[in-house]
Amino acid sequence: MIMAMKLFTYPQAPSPRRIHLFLAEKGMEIEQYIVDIRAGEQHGEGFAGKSRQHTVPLLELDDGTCLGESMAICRYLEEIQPDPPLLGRDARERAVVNELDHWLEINGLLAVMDGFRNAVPGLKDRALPGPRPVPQIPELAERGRRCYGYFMHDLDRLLAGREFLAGDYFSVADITALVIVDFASWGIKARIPIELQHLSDWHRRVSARPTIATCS
Ligand SMILES: N[C@@H](CCC(=O)N[C@@H](CS)C(=O)NCC(=O)O)C(=O)O
Repeated sequence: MIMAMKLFTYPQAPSPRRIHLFLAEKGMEIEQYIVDIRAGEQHGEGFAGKSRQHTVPLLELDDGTCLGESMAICRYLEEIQPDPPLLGRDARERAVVNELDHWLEINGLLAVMDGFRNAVPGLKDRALPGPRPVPQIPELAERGRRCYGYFMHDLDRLLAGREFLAGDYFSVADITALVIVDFASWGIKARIPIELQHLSDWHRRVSARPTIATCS
């Protein structure tokens, strides 16, 4: 189904990838506009006026409303196309998925972001996304790498005896976690340790989903 909205994106970057995978699972297509964040287009006049933080993804609705946070975009898409449900099927599941996703962002995504953005020479003074310069702090890169190690162990424990993060159903939490694990493997060269069998099995299972394999 093609929807009349505009998705501003840079598909190679982790946060936009969350939306591309979400759309693929929903079987939805949205007109896309590439914002080349490596070339600094997020700060250009056309885009910066739409985005508070100068970041992608950004979804512009027909009435001009701009949504610049990945989870807000996912919530909107789930409302307009409930099937298949990716945010949980009832009140309890929605709360569980919301809690998981928040935990993944704070403990996983932020750790990898710190490890990556505080270490890569090309991101000097761009340690945080946004309109203002933020200097890199090497100690934060080190802390991010260490915290990501803890995170992988916690994720492995959570996945013991479960097919998916929230239990027996695939949800946006699996998308967020997959994006984090794949980002870590190239961004901070942190691979899943061999002894974390539950996490390795889940990663293989989720990566093999047809929607994900064709979208990656
Ligand atoms: N809060 C946003 C954060 C998005 C974000 O950090 N996007 C990155 C790409 S993964 C970006 O646009 N960076 C631009 C920059 O570094 O200047 C969300 O979760 O959607």
